[in-house]
Amino acid sequence: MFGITPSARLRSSPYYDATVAAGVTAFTSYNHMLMPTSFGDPEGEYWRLLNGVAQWDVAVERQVELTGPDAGRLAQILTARDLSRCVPGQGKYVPLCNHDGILINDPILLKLADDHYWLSIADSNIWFWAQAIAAERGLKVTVAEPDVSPLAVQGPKAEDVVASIFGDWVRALKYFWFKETSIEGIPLVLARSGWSKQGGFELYLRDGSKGTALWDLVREAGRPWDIGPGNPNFCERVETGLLSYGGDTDAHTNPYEVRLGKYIDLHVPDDVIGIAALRRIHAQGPRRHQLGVLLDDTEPMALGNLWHDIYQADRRVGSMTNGVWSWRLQRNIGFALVDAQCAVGARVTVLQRGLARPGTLAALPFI
Ligand code: THG
Repeated sequence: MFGITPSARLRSSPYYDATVAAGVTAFTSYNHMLMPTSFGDPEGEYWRLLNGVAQWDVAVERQVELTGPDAGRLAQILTARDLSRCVPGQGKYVPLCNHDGILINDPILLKLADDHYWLSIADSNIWFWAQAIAAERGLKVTVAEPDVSPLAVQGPKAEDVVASIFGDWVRALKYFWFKETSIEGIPLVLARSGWSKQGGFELYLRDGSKGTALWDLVREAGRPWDIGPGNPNFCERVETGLLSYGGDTDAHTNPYEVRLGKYIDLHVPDDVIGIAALRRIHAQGPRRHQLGVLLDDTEPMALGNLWHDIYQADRRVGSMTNGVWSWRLQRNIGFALVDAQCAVGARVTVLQRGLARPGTLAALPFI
């Protein structure tokens, strides 16, 4: 088709050479970096994630590092999730909002020490945001990007693979908790996390010159479990209801519309960005909500990541924000961002490039 031109503006991952050697066939751009999106066998990669173990280059989940005496204050100002009981070694999923309560990112926060945090971000620029807020509020904190590159190991066999490398202590690690460690001179942070519901870990490599070494080490250790290359899996994440910031959200989306209300603590201090707006939105009730949509057709169709209009009778009620053939459900499924009055079970029509696709609104997650 056509090539891509890496540059300082489109950074390669430390795992780039390793993923090319592993047969990567497609990339996307995310946080101004290249992320593998296929190794040429979508269905095989899906079943490997469900039944085995896969290793993913997710270095695009770049870190925003907060260091200094006010690092904790800044972290709490940036998110309306209560961090007062978060301790070193603990991670949390923390929606970030702007002053209007609009979702601007959904990172994993890692608290390394009382004065040291990472925000492992989705696809939007949080360095500028955090630097601006820190400066405007006169905080004693440095906002920077450390040399850190996550490698995910996902699937039901991931724990056996990771335990065979680091030891059985990893089996006791709780979800989103992490430990600083190293293997064969490769420094990393090992966390139980990852963008799938099949279980697994993320190895946050702390030395970008050792990407191939870490990739190869995991691949060799995973051989007994038939590990293979993969990437955040579109089908699995839609089936299990994982949100893609920027994919399933637009410039008007608040956390309550996309099932993140449980991560918003309305009692956080008044200086938290967006909290006044979030209290107001919560009191009024959001105008839209996120459901699933199950299409009637029983043949796979190319729905992709584009947004498609959803109609109930003759009225446009919202958008289908993603769509994929589900190998487990044997149906085309996706997320619907629709008017709050639309209920599970309602019949709808999705307009895909002029074609009317009938379907039914469903609860999320599908599986
Ligand atoms: N790993 C790392 N950084 C990331 C992601 C990741 N940054 C961007 C993006 N992914 C963040 N988005 C999510 C969204 C959901 C989850 C993880 C990252 C997730 N959610 C669970 C769920 O919804 O069931 C549990 C959340 C909870 O209850 O606390 O795992 O993948 N490093």
